[in-house]
Amino acid sequence: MSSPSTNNNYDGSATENDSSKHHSDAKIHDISALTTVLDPSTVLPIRMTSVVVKGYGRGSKDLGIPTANLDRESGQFSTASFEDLPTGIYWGFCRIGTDDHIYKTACSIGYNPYYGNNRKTVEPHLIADPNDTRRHKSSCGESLLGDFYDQSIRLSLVGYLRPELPFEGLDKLIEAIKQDIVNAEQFGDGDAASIQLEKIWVASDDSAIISKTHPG
Ligand code: RBF
Ligand code: MG
Repeated sequence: MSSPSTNNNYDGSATENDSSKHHSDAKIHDISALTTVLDPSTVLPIRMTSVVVKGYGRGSKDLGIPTANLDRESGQFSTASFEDLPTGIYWGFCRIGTDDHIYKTACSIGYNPYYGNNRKTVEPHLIADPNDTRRHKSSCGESLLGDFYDQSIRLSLVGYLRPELPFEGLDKLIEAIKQDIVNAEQFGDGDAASIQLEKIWVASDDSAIISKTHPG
């Protein structure tokens, strides 16, 4: 697992992202202002419950990789707040509505610097099982599962993959996301106790909010 880069400072300051230095300066000048101040490793796993809302509508159209955007207002998060969700790309598990299927997911949190959004979004791509007919027959297996609008969603992000990046072209962005999906699928097959625990939470109806009270 790669460790988060230098944009995450505990003192609240934000510094430039090392990995973005490889990309065109023209597009990265204001990225530091958008990146998170929390180190993802201090808040993982990140649990969230919410409702699926319409996003910018580019996932399916531009990328062929749809995402289920989480509503911020009705969302509950294991971090102290929505603002505290560290931006970046993660892998984990997801469940929709009353369906008991648990999907592996590759999830983006942030401002989609390729597009320069001014709103922070949480958008998991749900990965169908290899034998699912809705799964694309490519090496990556990105899946077209439908839009899930207005359905409830439960998500646990178990691991951090990389920072969000302002890729120089759509093909580069798509290539990176497909690699994230491959990675999410592999990490999701792990049998560590922490992974099992998150699958159990996703399958449950338990709250995402970690209770601050303790017995006694
Ligand atoms: N957008 C970016 O601008 N840069 C990224 O590095 C990036 N990585 C992503 C990784 C994954 C796994 C997913 C699902 C999305 C990512 N996105 C990224 C967001 C993407 O631009 C967005 O899903 C579409 O624009 C649809 O809203
Ligand atoms: Mg979307």
